[in-house]
Amino acid sequence: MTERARPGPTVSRRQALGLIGVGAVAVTAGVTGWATSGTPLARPTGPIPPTGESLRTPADLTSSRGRLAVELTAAPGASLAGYPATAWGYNGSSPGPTLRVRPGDELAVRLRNGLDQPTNLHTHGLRVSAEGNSDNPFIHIAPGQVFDYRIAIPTAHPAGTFWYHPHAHGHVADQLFAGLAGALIVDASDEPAVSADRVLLITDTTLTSAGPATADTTSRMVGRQGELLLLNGQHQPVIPAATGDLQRWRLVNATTSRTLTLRLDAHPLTRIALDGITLPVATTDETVRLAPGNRADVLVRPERSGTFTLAATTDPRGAMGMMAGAAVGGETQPLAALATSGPARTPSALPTFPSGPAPVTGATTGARRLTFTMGMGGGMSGGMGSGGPGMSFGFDGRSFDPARTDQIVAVGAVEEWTLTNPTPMAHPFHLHVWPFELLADSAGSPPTGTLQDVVLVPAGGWVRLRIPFTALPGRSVYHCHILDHEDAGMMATITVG
Ligand SMILES: [Cu+2]
Repeated sequence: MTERARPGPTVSRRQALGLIGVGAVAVTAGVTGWATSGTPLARPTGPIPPTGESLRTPADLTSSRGRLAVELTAAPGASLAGYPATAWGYNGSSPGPTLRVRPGDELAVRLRNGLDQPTNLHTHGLRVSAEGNSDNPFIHIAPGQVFDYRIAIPTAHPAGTFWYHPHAHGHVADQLFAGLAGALIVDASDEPAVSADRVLLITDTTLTSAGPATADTTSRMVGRQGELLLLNGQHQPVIPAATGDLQRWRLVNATTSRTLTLRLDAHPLTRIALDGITLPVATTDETVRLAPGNRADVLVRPERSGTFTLAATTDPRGAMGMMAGAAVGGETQPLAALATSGPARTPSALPTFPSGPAPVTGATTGARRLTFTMGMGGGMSGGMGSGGPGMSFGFDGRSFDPARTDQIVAVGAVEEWTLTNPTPMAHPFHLHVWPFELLADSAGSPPTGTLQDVVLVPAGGWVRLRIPFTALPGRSVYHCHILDHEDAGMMATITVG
């Protein structure tokens, strides 16, 4: 069942047909529109209107008596943003169902691969074993095959917002962009009640009548970006609220490449958790910034009736010397609208949420330095990634090789890692299984004092992390969470044991 990961394939006939589909839409959609109820989406010509739909909530699948056993089928045939059945989903929906477990539970997922390419399952942010049939990124499930995951959630696992998505090297960006992602919540029994507890999973995509659009070489180099920015698979849905509400929004940045800064018109955002770890002290700010893979839990407390835009600004990126004109991002787009009703009310009181595990303090047992590398193909061993002709992505001059072990760490170690990024793009760094604390960075940020699992490493800059490897021996990966970069080789292996 376990096979060696392979570099991604070149453009297949099916993908080439997908590209042809773009042209077909351009020609036909203006004439016929989409044969569905709801708002037709005549892409790629003209602006896409908001659907005006109420926010949909993915189905909850909740554990009982210590176990959540689910079957997930990853397959084409899901709808996104009113496009009929052109996306890929889990059990026919994108996002997939929300998996809800508790500390100490067993999560049993029978994953069926209904795609024409390998897939697998990563439980992003969970502090669980990376071995065997747990959160093992080296498993590849062939088309038509079934795999049984058994993931033991430790009894001391923090309660919070996590998510799941495919992690089959070479296919990750394609599969996420097509719609394969879902929320994974670890519930606690001692959290304050809220008026509404919402999963808000953000993706972006470009769809055609032939399915998800494919990305060209330039898009893969800077990280692809979809024309549609979606919330729970919907284009600019409406989030209902009453004045006086206390709503908890579990924001998940599940886009393939975008670092997003979110702002809710006339409402500050009170952040209570980052990356599934509840903060010791909530912070209230005008904006929340999420790199790809990051989550934030925020409290929203509407006081008066009205309609307020939740907008997302995408960090500019690209601007690579050899790719003049390839820079993308910088735009602000509406993501949703908050529609409140009721008489003006004083805001509800801020409850206290039990804080998550604190980072370790004291001396570290070791230090290492890692460097993001992007370069012309000849400069790196391990062959060229699929980032494009002549471009290679990796760490320390090497592209991903699942057979090579790049870092060996003793279980029990607490290490300081300095990640240096001499490239002209910011890269979001993600380490599986072992969350870390940001101690310092080239921008002069103070230590965060909290654990997280994705950190943005600025272009031409560095970050310093403290990583406790105090539990969960095993072999896993770290990588750039611009998933096109990961697929192109900006990933490496780590063994803790
Ligand atoms: Cu990157």
